[in-house]
Amino acid sequence: GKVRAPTHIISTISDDRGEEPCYAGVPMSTIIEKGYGVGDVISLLWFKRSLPRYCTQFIEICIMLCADHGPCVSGAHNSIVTARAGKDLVSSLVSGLLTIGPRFGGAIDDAARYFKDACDRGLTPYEFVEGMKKKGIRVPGIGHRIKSRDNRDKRVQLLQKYAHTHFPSVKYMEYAVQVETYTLSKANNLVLNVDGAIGSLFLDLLSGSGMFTKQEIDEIVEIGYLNGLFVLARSIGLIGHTFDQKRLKQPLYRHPWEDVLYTK
Ligand code: Q5B
Repeated sequence: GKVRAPTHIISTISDDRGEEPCYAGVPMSTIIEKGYGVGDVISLLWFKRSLPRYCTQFIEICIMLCADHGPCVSGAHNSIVTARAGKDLVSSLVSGLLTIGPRFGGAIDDAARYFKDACDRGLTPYEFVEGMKKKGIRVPGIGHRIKSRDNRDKRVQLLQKYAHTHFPSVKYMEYAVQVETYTLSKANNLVLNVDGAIGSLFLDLLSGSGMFTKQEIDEIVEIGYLNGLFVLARSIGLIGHTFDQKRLKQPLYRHPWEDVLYTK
């Protein structure tokens, strides 16, 4: 038979060799003719399957809601400072992206991991939160610098409303809300934040859609796909902040001495 030289790369998500590029086997012309959106493209390239419309719309809502959160958050601040230092678009963008992590925007995967583990093991919110405290781990997806019990995050409410209307089950989100009820009894700002809402709701999407096996869900949660949603979304805002600074011809940023506590 034919002997194939061993390849150095294996790729399973896209193919550009034919007449037109294909995403997970779907030709570009089909994507355009069928009016697919960004949510469908993410489904094909990240999850290697077409997802039902309510799922792809949820993905698009996540992207839209996380695209920006003003100039004061870590990522935007870095991009603004970098753009004002005269750096190019890519440098300004990655400087902002590099702040995404466990405290800022990058808590979605850990929120999904911990909420899933606790909910699947049937832990009460008390057992879960106090167990995390004993281990010295902050509950990912809980807490916000400016949002609180009396100043709820509209993004979280919009995501919850969408899921209540369209998802067959919101078991994990309901668990996250029970956790929030407990953490709010400890401090006013320990709300379910946007990372926690996306993390718990994506678990509901994965398990409720019938499109993923249990093994596939475990792999997605273990590998950590979901911070990708925030990274992708916030890139839109970080690029916007970079253009804004350049349009405004802002000079080099220098932090004021008065705002630094010089001490020994
Ligand atoms: N405490 C977010 O903290 C923040 C606790 C907790 C148990 C917790 C914190 C946190 C988990 C990570 C997370 C995503 C750092 C946030 C986002 C996108 C964004 C951003 C934007 C956007 C805020 C005061 C006391 C301490 C702490 C305790 C705090 N969080 N205990 N579990 N999760 N959350 N990140 O206000 O006894 O005094 O030592 O790490 O989910 O990033 O808009 O800004 O779109 O851009 O700085 O929305 O919650 O409070 O650090 O002074 O803590 O609360 O142990 O207790 P803060 P701290 P104690 S969404």
